[in-house]
Amino acid sequence: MRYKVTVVGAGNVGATCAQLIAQADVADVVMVDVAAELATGKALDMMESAPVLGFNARISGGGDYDATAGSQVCVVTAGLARKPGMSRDDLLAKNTEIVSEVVRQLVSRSPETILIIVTNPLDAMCEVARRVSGFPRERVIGMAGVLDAARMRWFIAEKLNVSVEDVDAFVLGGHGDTMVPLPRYATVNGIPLPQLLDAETIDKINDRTKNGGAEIVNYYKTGSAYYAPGASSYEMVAAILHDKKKILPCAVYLQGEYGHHNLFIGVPCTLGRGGMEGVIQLELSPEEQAQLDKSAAAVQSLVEALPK
Ligand code: A3D
Repeated sequence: MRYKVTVVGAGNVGATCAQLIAQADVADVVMVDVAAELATGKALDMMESAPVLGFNARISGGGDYDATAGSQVCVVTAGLARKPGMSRDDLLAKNTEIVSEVVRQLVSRSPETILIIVTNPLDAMCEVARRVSGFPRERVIGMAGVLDAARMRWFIAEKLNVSVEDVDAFVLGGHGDTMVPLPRYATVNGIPLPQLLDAETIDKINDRTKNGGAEIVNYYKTGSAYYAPGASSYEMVAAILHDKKKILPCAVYLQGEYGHHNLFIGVPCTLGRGGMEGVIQLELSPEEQAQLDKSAAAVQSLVEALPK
């Protein structure tokens, strides 16, 4: 029996993630979307790529949550993008409504599932999912840090003209312009980044990382990034289902780690079959800690603005 993964939202991020999960034969995938036919059509299109790509996983799609029953992992990408004239608070209220309903539907059919939240504003939507599901923190995890770190890793690899495989980096904090890239903990095949690039170049990479989402939106105009977000969500699913114990930066409900309580913030954690299996506590400089605290304050104010 293959694992079953549900992806809610068969839009750009959801469909990209679904295809990667199936293509790697990690699990069968059920896509659910309010636009049911979109999900059905995309699933069929993906299945028709299977003979060419040579994968055996099954992908289905539609609007019925019954097909999601017994999923080991559910990825939530359902949501609206901010439209012109829509305030951040309007978006927060609308996506809270969507994520609440989606999570209610999912957990009633898969009470043991692990939730990976992707919908923005990310850290606040993780809190919504935690409240609605009543799940322990091990089973509500936000995707953001893997993406932010991937962007940073690519910028470093491009600058040094080295393999992306050799570059590791961490980005902590909330998923927004207060995120905290940690160049001190970035390495290239074990070599600390500050030994390879000067401070000014590193600063530019940090800034580009923080603005990575906006850089893509400026090109796309009508949508946001999805190849890298889809790939990052896939990596988290694979780490969990393959019980890799992989250390990845994810939004986690902190309970004292890094000096923060009862708040989702991006920190390095171990992902395995139990979901979020442990938070890795890095030693931060006073300046890094101050940046993280500022980022946490931004997340806190979003959580306080959540509709009651
Ligand atoms: P998009 O291509 O618009 O897909 C969203 C899908 O959600 C659409 O197909 C909608 O029909 C569907 N949907 C809306 N409401 C519901 C509902 N109630 N139930 C089921 N499906 C519904 O957007 P996208 O795929 O580009 O982005 C999806 C979400 O991910 C957005 O909130 C983005 O902001 C967010 N996102 C987050 C990151 C992070 O790094 C955290 C990165 C990229 C995108």
